[in-house]
Amino acid sequence: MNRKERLSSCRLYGIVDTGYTAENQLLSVTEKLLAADLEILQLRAKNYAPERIEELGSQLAPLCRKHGCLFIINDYPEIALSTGADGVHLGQDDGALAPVRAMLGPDAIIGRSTHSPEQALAAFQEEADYIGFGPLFPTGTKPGRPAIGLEDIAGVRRRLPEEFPVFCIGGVNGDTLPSVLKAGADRVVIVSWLLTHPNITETAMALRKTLGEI
Ligand code: TZP
Ligand code: MG
Repeated sequence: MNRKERLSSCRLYGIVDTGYTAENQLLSVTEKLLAADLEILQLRAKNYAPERIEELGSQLAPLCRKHGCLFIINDYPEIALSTGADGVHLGQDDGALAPVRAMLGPDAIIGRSTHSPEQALAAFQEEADYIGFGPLFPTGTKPGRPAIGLEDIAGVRRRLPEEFPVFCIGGVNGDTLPSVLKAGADRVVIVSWLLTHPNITETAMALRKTLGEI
């Protein structure tokens, strides 16, 4: 399977987020997620200098590769390139995707955060490989970003090809997941609930089962 085929089979998207995981725990938490055979993992380090993100990315990229997990760098295409990551995740304010595609090449994975159906369709049209769609619920991981609720999930899912990954994000946890799935989601990103869980590996494994990834 090539990268894009692997991406299309992902149902649970994990993020190692330095807002929840202390620096000296980043490797061990990543290993716990990889022990669940997670298929896609992002490094999100909002409070770190780019140089440090590059160092961490250079450690995590080979680890993810060894486990067959796609590895995505948040915010920095040039760090995705230099660390040998599989791709980059960008927000609404990060400019057009075409120059990023030119930098990373046709096989790289480029994801975009979207917060409305219009943004979701626009990201598909500019050839993002996947989107994050949310935050569905208010979340401390993205403070100040209004929740969009569950109402638009089914419509977005319907208007985009089935194999185009729409990862619903924001406040997804064990309690909210059933409502998110009922609203039409087939893929989710879970950050804080997973990272702060006492049993990361077992929980990630159970989520993958619930989502039909295994
Ligand atoms: N983008 C939209 S919501 C969000 C991001 C990065 C954070 C999701 O984190 P959590 O902890 O799963 O609510
Ligand atoms: Mg960003």
